Amino acid sequence: MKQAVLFIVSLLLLTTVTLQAQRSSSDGWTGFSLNQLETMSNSVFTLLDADENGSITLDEIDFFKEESEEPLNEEEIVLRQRRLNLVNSYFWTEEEIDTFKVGDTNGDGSMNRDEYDNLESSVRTHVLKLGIESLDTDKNGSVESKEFSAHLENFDEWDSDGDGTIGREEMREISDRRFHTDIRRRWAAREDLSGEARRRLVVERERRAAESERRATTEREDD
Ligand SMILES: [Ca+2]
Ligand SMILES: [Ca+2]
Ligand SMILES: [Ca+2]
Repeated sequence: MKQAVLFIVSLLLLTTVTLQAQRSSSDGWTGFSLNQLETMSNSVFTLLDADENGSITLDEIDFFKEESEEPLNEEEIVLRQRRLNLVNSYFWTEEEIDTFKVGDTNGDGSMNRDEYDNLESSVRTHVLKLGIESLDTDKNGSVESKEFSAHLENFDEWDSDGDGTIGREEMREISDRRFHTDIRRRWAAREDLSGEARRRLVVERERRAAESERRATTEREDD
């Protein structure tokens, strides 16, 4: 499935970025305390809670749905890209999905032209819904900050030597995707982009997007 492949590719890219960021700031680094991790997780939450009402809802993370006609400026593109990366690693689920069933939105057992054209978006929405459900422990339909940071309850388990921080070795043992997303967000926030750097980033992302679009087209033609 293309979505899944895209996700894995972006996760790999981001993991590399995280590791590089860790390496470059290695001097005197002792690890992440629970406090620091909470701050990072909160900053991810804030970035995704677009209307700042204290909970994340589907419409805030499914922003492909309402493709605006208005062209985005560079700042908006960068922000959108950051949010997209965070959404992909926070809300994506590995659950098996019956693509046909999800795509058949009127449930008549076949896929019409409209349903086919919207298949990608239907699947994406469905996956994000599952992601919200998996975090929404009080089942009120949205993810509040406490639910969002629930993974940090594993801190004591992660801190296997019990020194109160998650060190490099301990980080390698943690498979929780949300933990790594929090860390990555810290890196993204530190890199305060402005002027030329931002422009270059945008150009590079556009280039990569065009490249992956080209690859997807080639794959389709090969089919
Ligand atoms: Ca909200
Ligand atoms: Ca909730
Ligand atoms: Ca530790």
